[in-house]
Amino acid sequence: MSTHDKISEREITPRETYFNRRALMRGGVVAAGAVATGWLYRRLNGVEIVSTETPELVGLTKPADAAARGFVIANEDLTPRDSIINYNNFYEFTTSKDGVARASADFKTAGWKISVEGLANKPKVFDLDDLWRISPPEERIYRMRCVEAWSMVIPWAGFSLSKLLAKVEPLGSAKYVAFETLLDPERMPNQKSDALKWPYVEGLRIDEAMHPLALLTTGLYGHELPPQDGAPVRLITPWKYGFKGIKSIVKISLVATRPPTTWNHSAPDEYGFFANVNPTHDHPRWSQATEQRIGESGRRKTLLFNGYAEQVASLYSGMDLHVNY
Ligand SMILES: Nc1nc2c(c(=O)[nH]1)N[C@H]1C(S)=C(S)[C@@H](COP(=O)(O)O)O[C@H]1N2
Ligand SMILES: [Mo]
Repeated sequence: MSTHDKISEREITPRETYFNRRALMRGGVVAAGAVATGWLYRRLNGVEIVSTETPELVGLTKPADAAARGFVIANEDLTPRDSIINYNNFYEFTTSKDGVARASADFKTAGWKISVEGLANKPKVFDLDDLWRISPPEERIYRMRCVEAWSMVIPWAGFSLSKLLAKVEPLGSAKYVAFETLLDPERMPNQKSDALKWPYVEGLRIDEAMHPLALLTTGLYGHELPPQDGAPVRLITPWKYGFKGIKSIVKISLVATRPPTTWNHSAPDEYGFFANVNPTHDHPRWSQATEQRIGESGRRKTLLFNGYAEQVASLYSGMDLHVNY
């Protein structure tokens, strides 16, 4: 654990002023990403804290049935924003968790496009405005459990991935969904290393991808995603280990067979395809029974499916929980 974990809430400075997306659009700035680079440093306990500023999300909604559907965790403290944006895994920039914020600060997302293709009636390339038009962003407060046994509670925003997939009309032959991160070593400098096989790729079975909890994520704490958390759009599947939540997505393909996934390729004995959070199945090198909630002192018991069993367990009936799928 880095010193950063020990920063208490008392020491976290309130958020600074933020840009207003609407005002910028009026000013003729087309891509919100152009202003996502305003950031400043503070030093706390010798650790550099980067306060990345991103525009406020326009039209954020908070549906009344969110808690009942498991879309909002109501009884656990939110992880402070400064922790969420300064303790990251994003190997395209650096493998050092508290260095991602600084290393990604100049990442620009202007003109971003996501191609949704493959086994579909209406494949289409979406720009960010197309995405905003599909659905207003909805607040989703999810637990996040990394396979490394740390966790957070994060107020994301976005809409169910199923709404995007519906737009392209998947064919019956589409059994899986494959995701791909941008490949651009000039903009993602650690892609010049062989830390992982690039581009980062992930995948879901089609029924997992259609589950309403699977979130196409465009926001964090009511603002657009900062680069370090996967701007401008990433996946969040809260019942799975964090590595399934692929960042900075440029391609989504509907496919017939199980697609390769980055961490499974890197260490197949350690990281499965399904990667459902499971306290009874240990990582070969550490226990998964408990976790360190960032900002807390003691450890918590890890919950099966990260506490989302009621919503998702039926997707996996018949699967042996002790196998590293
Ligand atoms: N493209 C890409 N996506 C990625 C990663 C990465 O290195 N590259 N790291 C994964 C891991 S291991 C985790 S735990 C989460 C971390 O998300 P966060 O930094 O927003 O908390 O992103 C996942 N998505
Ligand atoms: Mo992770």
